[in-house]
Amino acid sequence: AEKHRWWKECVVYQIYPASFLDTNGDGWGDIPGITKKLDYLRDLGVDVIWLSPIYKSPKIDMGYDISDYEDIDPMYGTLADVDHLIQEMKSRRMKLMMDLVVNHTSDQHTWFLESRSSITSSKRDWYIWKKPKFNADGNRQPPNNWAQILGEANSAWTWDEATQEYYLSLFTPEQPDLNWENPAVRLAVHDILRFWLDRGASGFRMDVINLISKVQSFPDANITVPSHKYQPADKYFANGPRMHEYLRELRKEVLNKYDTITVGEMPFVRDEDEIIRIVGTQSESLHMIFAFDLVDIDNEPGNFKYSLYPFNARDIKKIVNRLQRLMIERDGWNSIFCENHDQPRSVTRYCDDSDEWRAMGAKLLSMMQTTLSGTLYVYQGEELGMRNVPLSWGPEEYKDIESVNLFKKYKEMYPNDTSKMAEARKVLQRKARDNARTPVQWDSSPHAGFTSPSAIPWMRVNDDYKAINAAAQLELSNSPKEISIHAFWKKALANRKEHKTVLIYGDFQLVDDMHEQIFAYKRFDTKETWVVVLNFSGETVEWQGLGELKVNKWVMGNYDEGSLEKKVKSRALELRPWEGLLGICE
Ligand code: TEU
Ligand code: CA
Repeated sequence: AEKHRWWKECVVYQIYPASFLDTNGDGWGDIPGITKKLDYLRDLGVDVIWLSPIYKSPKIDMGYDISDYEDIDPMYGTLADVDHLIQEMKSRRMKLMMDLVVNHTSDQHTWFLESRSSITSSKRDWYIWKKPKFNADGNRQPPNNWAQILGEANSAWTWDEATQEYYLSLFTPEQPDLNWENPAVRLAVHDILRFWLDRGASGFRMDVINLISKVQSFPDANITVPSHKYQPADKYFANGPRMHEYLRELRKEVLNKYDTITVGEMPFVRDEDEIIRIVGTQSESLHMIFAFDLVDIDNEPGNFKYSLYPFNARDIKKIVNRLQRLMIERDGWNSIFCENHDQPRSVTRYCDDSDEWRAMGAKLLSMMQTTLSGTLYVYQGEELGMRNVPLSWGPEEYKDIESVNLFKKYKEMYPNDTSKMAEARKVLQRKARDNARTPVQWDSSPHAGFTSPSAIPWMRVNDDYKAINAAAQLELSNSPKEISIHAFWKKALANRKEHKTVLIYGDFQLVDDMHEQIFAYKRFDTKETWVVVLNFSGETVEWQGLGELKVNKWVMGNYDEGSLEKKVKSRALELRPWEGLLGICE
């Protein structure tokens, strides 16, 4: 893992375009809005932008349902706007990473329109079509019992009346799965990659890329959710038999001819060998993956997402340690992230987002992420400590198809049961993808400066924007005593780069690994040793876990910097709620 590469060292910032910045007053963020904020991002320390989909799309799943991979959705702008963005990024030495969503297309893509037009269409085999089954009563059934991912009460198969067959649509009926077994599909995908690389993009975040190969016998899944008719079937559609072949083909045919960064989004991966087969140096596959362990931490066993499963600092340690060690020992590479457009806000989830502790928690998470080995991904608004939507928001404020489906399911299952509806609201306020999708809070003007005052934002702005916004934090950044979350991130990112041999490429080891509240670890190489001490609790903790380590100097802390001096050298450390410290050892 020691080979230095730019894609290991860069800071990637994810932009969710609809919610970033609107420049024409239609209530939707757009590409010119991104160009406008490049200096803000460069100043923060961002090298690469991962742009969530901006392609033509009916937006049933907010652009993860693409109807034209080589054109831009008019809501976001034009190809000329993208060319301009890339040019402006290049002049700032920044790179662009596109979102590649090729497990499925939109049902409005011409490929699918052709495919569904008749059983004999030349593109029929571009998607996964199957004949119906019939049960004993002669009722038509889908070919197997697989459940949809974004609406788990439903079948993953969608009936096509015209041609009397089902097609596979793992996410929603409007997102038919491509048939990667067909070589023509793979060639078409290669063309998409070339199109964007030739236009100046520097790589891809590959959406659910481990779903592209399915077990071709399409067997029924075991019944794991007895209350449901349809069952989770990732065993048969994730990490399938030909996945490695397809990924290596992408590398060989396209990626190796360019200097790229690639990250595969891979839900349902738990096997370590499986991970190393992809990200190991020898693999000739992807540079890294997004593993879901840390963001699945509060899912009930069985991975039921809309649950509030309790966890503590020990669980966080166990997960981080496992992946850090795995990559170091087996020569792979990590990606580091706590947020993205599918997850609630990290300060709400892992810390305490109350007015009293929000800033501490956000800085604590920044300190953790900037001192771990791997490529770092920051999600828009994370650098401001943005938090989840308030509990007072009703179902009408939730725009995500998955949230809409969940509310619908509750309404169907428990009609007129207000306590059940309150339960749905509570779990969505904690876990819904919408939490990450509220507009970025730029300043304290109407709509947080996201769009013009008279416009209606596509999604409601979080009510807390007067207190939590970029402008206020940029003003604060000059105060030496209490720096803003934004200023803290900037400083932590700069520190990471300055000490990259140890903080990015160095070894990792837990310190006092059994402690219930403190997550402490050292980062070291042959020349230096650093120690990170994070109090993942809302209590003051007397901690004596340094053991043999002698701290020479505490260089960063998330409480006021003045207090660092006092910490020096004492054996027992007093860590205040959510306090984090970074020190260099003798
Ligand atoms: O997500 C795939 C995925 O499996 C999860 O992140 C999923 O969103 C989550 O489990 C649902 O609760 C990717 C995209 O990031 C997501 O936005 C898309 O909806 C999905 O693929 C389909 O393209
Ligand atoms: Ca706009």
